[in-house]
Amino acid sequence: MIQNSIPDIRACVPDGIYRTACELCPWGCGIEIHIKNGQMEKVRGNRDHPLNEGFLCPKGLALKDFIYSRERITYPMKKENGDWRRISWDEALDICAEKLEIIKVRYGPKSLAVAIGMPVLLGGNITVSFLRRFCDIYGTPNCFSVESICYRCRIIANILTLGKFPAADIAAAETILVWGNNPHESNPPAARNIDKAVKRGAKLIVIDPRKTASAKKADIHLQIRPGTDGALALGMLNIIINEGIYDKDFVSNWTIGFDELARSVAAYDPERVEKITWVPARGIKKAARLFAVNSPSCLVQGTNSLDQHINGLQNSRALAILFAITGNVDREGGMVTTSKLRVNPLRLPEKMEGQPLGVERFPLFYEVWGRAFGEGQAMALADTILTGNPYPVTGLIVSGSNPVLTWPNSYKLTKAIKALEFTAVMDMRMTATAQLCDLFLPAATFLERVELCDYYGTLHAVPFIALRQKIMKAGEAKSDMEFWLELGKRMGHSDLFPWNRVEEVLDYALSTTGVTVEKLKQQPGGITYGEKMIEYYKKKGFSTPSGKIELVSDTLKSLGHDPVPVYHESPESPVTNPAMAEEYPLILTTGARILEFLHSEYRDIPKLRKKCPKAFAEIHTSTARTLSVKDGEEVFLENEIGAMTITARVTEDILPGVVNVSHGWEDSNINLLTNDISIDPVTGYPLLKSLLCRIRKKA
Ligand SMILES: Nc1nc2c(c(=O)[nH]1)N[C@H]1C(S)=C(S)[C@@H](COP(=O)(O)OP(=O)(O)OC[C@H]3O[C@@H](n4cnc5c(=O)[nH]c(N)nc54)[C@H](O)[C@@H]3O)O[C@H]1N2
Ligand SMILES: Nc1nc2c(c(=O)[nH]1)N[C@H]1C(S)=C(S)[C@@H](COP(=O)(O)OP(=O)(O)OC[C@H]3O[C@@H](n4cnc5c(=O)[nH]c(N)nc54)[C@H](O)[C@@H]3O)O[C@H]1N2
Ligand code: SF4
Ligand SMILES: [Mo]
Repeated sequence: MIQNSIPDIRACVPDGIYRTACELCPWGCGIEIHIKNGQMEKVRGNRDHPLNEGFLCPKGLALKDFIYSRERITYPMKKENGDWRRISWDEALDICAEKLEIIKVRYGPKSLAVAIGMPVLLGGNITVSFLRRFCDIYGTPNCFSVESICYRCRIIANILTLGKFPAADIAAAETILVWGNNPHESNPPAARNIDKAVKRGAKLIVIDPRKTASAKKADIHLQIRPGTDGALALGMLNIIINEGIYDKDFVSNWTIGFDELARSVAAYDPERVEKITWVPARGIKKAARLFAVNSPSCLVQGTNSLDQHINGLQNSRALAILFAITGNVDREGGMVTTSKLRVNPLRLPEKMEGQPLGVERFPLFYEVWGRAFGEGQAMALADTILTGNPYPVTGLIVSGSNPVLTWPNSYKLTKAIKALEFTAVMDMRMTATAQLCDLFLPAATFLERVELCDYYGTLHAVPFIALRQKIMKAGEAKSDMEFWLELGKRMGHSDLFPWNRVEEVLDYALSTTGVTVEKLKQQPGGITYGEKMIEYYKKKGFSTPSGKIELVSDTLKSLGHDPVPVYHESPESPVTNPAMAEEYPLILTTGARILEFLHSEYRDIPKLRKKCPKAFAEIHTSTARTLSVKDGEEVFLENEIGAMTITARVTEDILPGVVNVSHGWEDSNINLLTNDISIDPVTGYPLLKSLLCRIRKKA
C-alpha cells in the first residue's frame, strides 16, 4: 500500500519568511522559505548569503515540488507477503530493535551494516557522528557511506601530501584550473564564481573529455582521454620542473623529495604524454606554463572524476603536487583551508567490535597517521554478504541512499541485499533499493528537521556555518537523527542517549565551541565562523610526519604503493587490453552530473524531469556516423558485464570515441555495466570512469 495523494505536509512555524540552507545538492545555497496560511508558499534565494547571493538553480527553484511530491511516503511500512502494509512508528522501532538483538545474539554485532548516503552526509558532521554513535554502542564497525566512492579519495591524497585538504580560492585567483569538473551542472555557485573571475580577467584552463559550458569559455581546453589524467599531470610537472618555473624557495624550504619527483616525471615528456592522453603536446605546455606563471592559481577539481579510476589516489596526489610546487598552498587566490568547528565528540569507538570490512586491504582509507576517518570500504560489502567471508553480514539499514542505483555492480548488490535476513531503509520515496527491503522508514526533508550545516568552509573556502531550522512537518516523517536517537533508547541505551530532542544533541556537540543553537537561531541563514588560513605553514609547518609537503611519501612506500605518483593505464583500455578493445572499442565514462537531478533523485518532479525525460548515451557526431546511429535513436550499450537499451545523444561536444552515460536512472541503470573489482589499490575506489564498451544499432 503506497499513498498516492498529497500527504499531510504543513508548516510548523507561524506565517513569515524563514532563512535556511538548501540541501537539494551538496553546496548549501542560502534560501528563504515563505510560509503563508500554514503552507510553504514559495522559495527565494537569500541575497545576503555569501555563496549564492540570491541565485538559485532549477533544483532549488523546484524545492516546493520536492517537499510536496506525490511520491512522498510519510509513514512507516512493513513488507508482508510481498506487499507493503502501513504500520506505526512504535511497531517499526520494535521490529528494528528485535531484529538487531537477534542479529547480535546469532552472529555478533558486526553482522549489522549501515549504509549512509549523500543526504545524511549533508546533514553535517554532527548528524553523521551521532549515527555512528549508535553503531559504536550497538557494537558494529560496519558503518559505510558514499565516501567509499566519493570525495574521501582526494581528501586522503591531500592529507598524505600536505597534511590537510585545501579548497580553491576562486574569487582571488589569476588562473583557475578546472580539472574533471563541470560546475554549471554540478556546482552552480562555483560556476558563478568562476564566471565572475573570468569577467575580471582571470585565465581559465579546463581539462575534460567534453566541451562543457566552462570549456567553451576557457582560454585553454584540453580534451583528455578519460582515465589518463595522471599522465597529463605528470606531463605538466615535467614541463614546470624542466623550465624551472616552480617556486624554488617554497620547494626547498617546505617540501621533501623534490629530486626523486624530478627523476620520476622526467619520463613524462609532452610528446609521450600526448600519445597517452590524446591531448596535443602544445596544449599541455601552454596549460603548464599558464598555471605556473600566471599565479595565484587554484585548482577546481571534480569531486570524483579523477578518483573513480585505478589511479584515483595518485591522480589527486599529482594534482596536489602541482599546486604545491608552484607555490599556491595557503595562498590567497590559490588553495586555502579554513578553521573548523571543533565539536564535542559524539562517538564511542571503544565500544566497537573489531574493525570494519576493507580495512586490512585499504588501511589508509580507514586512517592516516592515527587520524581516523573510521569507515570501512563499502565495496567489500556485497562479497562479504554473499560469501560470509571474513564473517557473516546478515542485516543492513540504509539511511538516505539508493545503492542499488548508485553503487557499482548493481546485479551483485541486488543479489546480496536479497540474501540478507533483515533490511530497513529510511527514505522519502519507494526507491529501487527500498523495494528490496523489509521495512520502510519515512524520512523528514531538510525543511522538516533541525541540523547544523558546517561544511561550507571545506567546500568553498568560505568560513561559514548555518542552522537548518525546522519549518515544516510531513505526516509521521522523522529526521534521521530522531530515528537513531529513538532506536538507541528503545534498545535500552538511554544512559548513552541522554537527550530527548535533536536540539539537545546539537547543543551538547557545540558546547566546546561558544556557538549555541539559540545563537544560530538569531542568525538564521548562517554566521561566518573562523578564517581563511593564509601562510599558515609558516606558523605550524605541515601536519605530515616530516612537517613538510611530502612529494615523496614514505607512508605510501611502506605499504607497497608508488611513493611518487606514477601513471598506470586503466585495466580496460586499448593499451592494456587490445583484445577487449577490439570487441568494445569505445571508452565509457559514467556519472557526469545533470543539473536537474541529484544522482537518482528528482525524477519524480515533473518540472525537472521535463528538461531531461530519459537516460542518454552521449557520443560524438563522427562516432555516430561510423555506427550509423542518429541522434535520439534507441541503441544497445554493452560491455563485458552487461547490456542495456539507451537513447543516443549525438553531439559535437564530446571527444570522438568516448561515451558518456549518467547514473541514477531506474530504467537505464548504468551501474549494471560497472564492476566493483577494478579498484584504486590505496582507497578501494571503483573504476567508474575509464571503461570499455560498444554501441550497437537495435535493428
Ligand atoms: N546537479 C547535480 N549536482 C551534483 C550532483 C548531482 O548528482 N547532480 N552530485 C554531487 C556530488 S555527490 C558530486 S560527487 C559532485 C560531482 O561533481 P564532479 O566530479 O565535478 O562531476 P561532474 O560535474 O559530472 O563533472 C565531471 C566532469 O568530468 C568529466 N570527466 C569524466 N571522466 C573524466 C576523466 O576521466 N577525466 C577528466 N579529466 N574528466 C572526466 C565529465 O565529462 C564531466 O564534465 O557533484 C555534486 N553536484
Ligand atoms: N556509475 C556511477 N555511479 C555513481 C557515481 C558516478 O559518477 N558514476 N557517483 C557516485 C557519487 S559521487 C555519489 S555521492 C553517490 C550518491 O549515492 P546516493 O547517496 O545513494 O545517491 P542518491 O540517489 O541521491 O540517494 C539518496 C537517497 O536518499 C533519499 N533522501 C533524500 N533526503 C533524505 C534525507 O534527508 N534522509 C533520508 N533518510 N533520505 C533522504 C533520496 O530520496 C534518495 O533515495 O553515487 C555514486 N554513484
Ligand atoms: S546549487 Fe541548487 S540545489 Fe544546490 S544548494 Fe544551490 S540552489 Fe540548492
Ligand atoms: Mo558524490
